[in-house]
Amino acid sequence: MYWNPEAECMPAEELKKLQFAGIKSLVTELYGSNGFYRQKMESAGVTPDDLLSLEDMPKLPFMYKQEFRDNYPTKMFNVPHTDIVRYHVSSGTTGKPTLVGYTRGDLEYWTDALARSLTSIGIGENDTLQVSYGYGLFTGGLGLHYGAEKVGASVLPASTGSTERQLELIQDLDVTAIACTPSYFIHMTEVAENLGIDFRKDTKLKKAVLGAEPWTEGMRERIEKSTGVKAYDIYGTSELAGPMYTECEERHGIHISGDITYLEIIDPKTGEVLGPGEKGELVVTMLKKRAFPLIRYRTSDITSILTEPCPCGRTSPRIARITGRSDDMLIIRGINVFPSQVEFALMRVPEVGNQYMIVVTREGAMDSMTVQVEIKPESFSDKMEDMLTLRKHIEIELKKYLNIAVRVELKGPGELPRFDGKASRVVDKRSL
Ligand code: DLL
Repeated sequence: MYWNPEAECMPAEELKKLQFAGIKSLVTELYGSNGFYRQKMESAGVTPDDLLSLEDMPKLPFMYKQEFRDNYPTKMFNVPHTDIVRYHVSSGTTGKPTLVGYTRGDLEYWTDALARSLTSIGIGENDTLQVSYGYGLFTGGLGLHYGAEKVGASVLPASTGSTERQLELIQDLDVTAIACTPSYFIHMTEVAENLGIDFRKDTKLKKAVLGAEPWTEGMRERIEKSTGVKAYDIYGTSELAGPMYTECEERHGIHISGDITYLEIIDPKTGEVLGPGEKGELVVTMLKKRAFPLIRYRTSDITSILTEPCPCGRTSPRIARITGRSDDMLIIRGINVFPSQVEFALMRVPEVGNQYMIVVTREGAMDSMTVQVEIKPESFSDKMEDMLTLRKHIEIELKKYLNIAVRVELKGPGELPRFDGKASRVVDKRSL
């Protein structure tokens, strides 16, 4: 077991001191030696001497993903090329890809953070973990791989695709845990069902570490009910390192190791720092990152910092499930809609399957949103009237949570696209 109670259960005041000392020394170093960061601080009219406590963090300028693109490939790096031991390239949830580099130390703290996270969900040397995130330029595969090796799990680097083969391996090697995107796990469960594989009876799979894209509690309940596998949320971005932080066994918020990360939640419009429990954009400062340091990096991810202590005993801050990215938000006839709200509403309708797509069009001056949903085979009826009633019912449920009228199209099983990596469920034809 890989568990660091000294760091993970540190009293709040002590943690704040450690964070402030780390940030102050990082900022001082960068101001002295790095043109990029110095220029940013000068433009914001701030010097390291202005930092007297964590309360002064808002004086520091934000960092944006666009800066990675503008400084592509390595202009923002803070170490010589000889110190870089690995690169990853972000697929880019939106926009162009970005390059990230790692020193040996960066890989160590990343692996360490993941090892702690896996330990917190009880994955260790008794487990066989199938890593079904993409290996290669994406951080998911290799990130989970080294974290899992560190806790002594037997790692199966399956990567994505060849779903039938993946299911065979799960059975043949008595795989106990899997890591992949929630959409890929759902796809796997469908293929398993078609092949007559029952996760409960025919496999030893107990845990799934799912993330890299938004998913809802409703989806978690469905996954668990249909497979008996316990699903845990994992979060990270390639700019931070990759996948890093998970829920613990309590599954109430994602623990963010405070000794390597400082969190703020801001109002995405004004940049103002919000209080504990308030929902806004996650801003991250990494305390140990060397290849290219992150100070007040705007992730675009929407969440809040949870305030109540976690029964697991870890004092590290926790964030609520990410509901989406500020740049994923759709504005439909002036109303803000996150794709995760659509999933939330759909999962409440028992007749609806697990696959859906959102299509946005503009007809004349009017935005129009159509939600295509696959219906469970047992919920199909030959009677037109039943199907119209079901469609109406789904439209009413969506309207209830989205506050806008949405058109629903019912689809048969297998009609909508499946994904083996991050799902792409929104087609916004207004921008085509
Ligand atoms: O997706 C790293 C990762 C790999 C995380 C495997 C978890 C598991 P990027 O490709 O840079 O890195 O994409 C990062 O994905 O800013 C979020 O918008 C989204 N995201 C990641 N995890 C979650 C999650 C990896 N658990 C972007 N819930 C982030 C919601 C997530 N969104």
